[in-house]
Amino acid sequence: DRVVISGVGLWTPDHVVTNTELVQALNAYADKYNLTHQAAIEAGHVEPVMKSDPEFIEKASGIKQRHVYVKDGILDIEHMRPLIPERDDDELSHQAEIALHAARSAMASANKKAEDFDAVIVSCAYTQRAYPALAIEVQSALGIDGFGFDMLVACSAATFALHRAWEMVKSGSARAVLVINPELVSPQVNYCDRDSHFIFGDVATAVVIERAETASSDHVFEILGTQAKTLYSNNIRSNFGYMSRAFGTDPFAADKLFHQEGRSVFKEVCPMAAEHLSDHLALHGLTPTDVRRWWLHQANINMNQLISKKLLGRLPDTDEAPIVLDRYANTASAGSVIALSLYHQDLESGDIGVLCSFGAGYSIGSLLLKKL
Ligand code: CO8
Repeated sequence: DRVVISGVGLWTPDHVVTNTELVQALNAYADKYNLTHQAAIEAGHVEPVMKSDPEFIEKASGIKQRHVYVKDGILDIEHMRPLIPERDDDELSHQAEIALHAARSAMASANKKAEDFDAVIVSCAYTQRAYPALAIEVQSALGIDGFGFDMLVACSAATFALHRAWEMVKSGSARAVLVINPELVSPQVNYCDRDSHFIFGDVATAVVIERAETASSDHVFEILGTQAKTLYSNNIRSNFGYMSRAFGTDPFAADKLFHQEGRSVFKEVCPMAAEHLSDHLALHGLTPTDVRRWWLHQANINMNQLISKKLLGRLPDTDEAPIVLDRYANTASAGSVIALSLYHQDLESGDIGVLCSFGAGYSIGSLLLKKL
């Protein structure tokens, strides 16, 4: 009754936005806004828009660029948001479309067809609508006979969904589960805010979970165990939601977009994540030095280095703990799955790997994997 990851899929949007491009747009927006509101700013009634700096961004985060689903509008100071055409109800939705790209890539890597699956989970930081579930739309587009549902756990949406898939396969309620993370986050980024305008990029990832006996791909990882931890915090928050209509407030105000106390997140989450990981390994009689590869959440290079240092007593090399956030930025829950997708082919039988997310909620989720 061993349960495995037998396929991983990654879809990367074609469009790239560099730090320099983002900063040029924000700084031009700031000049215009601050000039327009000069009197009110001088009188202390309006806060000026602060300017950004590409050197700060790379040093503070390790991010050099991000991929985005639609680039139009993001760098236009009249818009400062992606301009994505709304689709009719009878068309494939945008988020389902990117989910399908990753799903098909994961299915191909696992040598699986639609008829091999019983369930689809779409799990990510935001779903573009409340219902019908994106997972059911994706299930229908793929022709999977079974059931699907959506999950939201912000940064830990991917790992927590993999936990659920593991339980479903282990209990026999599904033969195989497709877990998809269509992280279409650019519409929630405040491109006018220097503290957060650089943090996020769009991507979609997918993972196939099944029993070891049915797995036929070249790279199969047994899930030895899963662990999760949540602790309520307001330090990373978005108030976007259906209640805005009843509140009668601006549904697109800054508090309705991603915002955070980055310093506090950094200070509070790093020790939690390190402790969580060493405890998880200890449950299996393992220590951090037994781990061949760390597929860590990709929010900030300094966070990953601090967590790794706490675990290993030294900085890991990129072979041990690959970094993808330089190219992809923070992709909410998908970051650790991108790392898994790009850096697993070289592992040998018996090698131990750890997949781990940490962030908003706070939430931490981990899976201990062994290459078969
Ligand atoms: N350019 C120039 N200066 C800047 C900029 C900028 N772009 N941004 C901030 N500054 C200034 C600040 O105003 C501050 O100035 P002062 O000292 O005068 O107040 C100074 O630089 C230092 O700022 P910080 O202390 O904020 O700088 P840090 O070194 O802490 O770096 C980071 C900021 C990069 C945000 C860092 O704190 C960090 O990465 N923290 C952890 C954040 C994190 O991991 N968050 C999790 C994100 S949530 C998630 O992963 C998923 C959520 C759901 C998805 C949402 C999708 C939209």
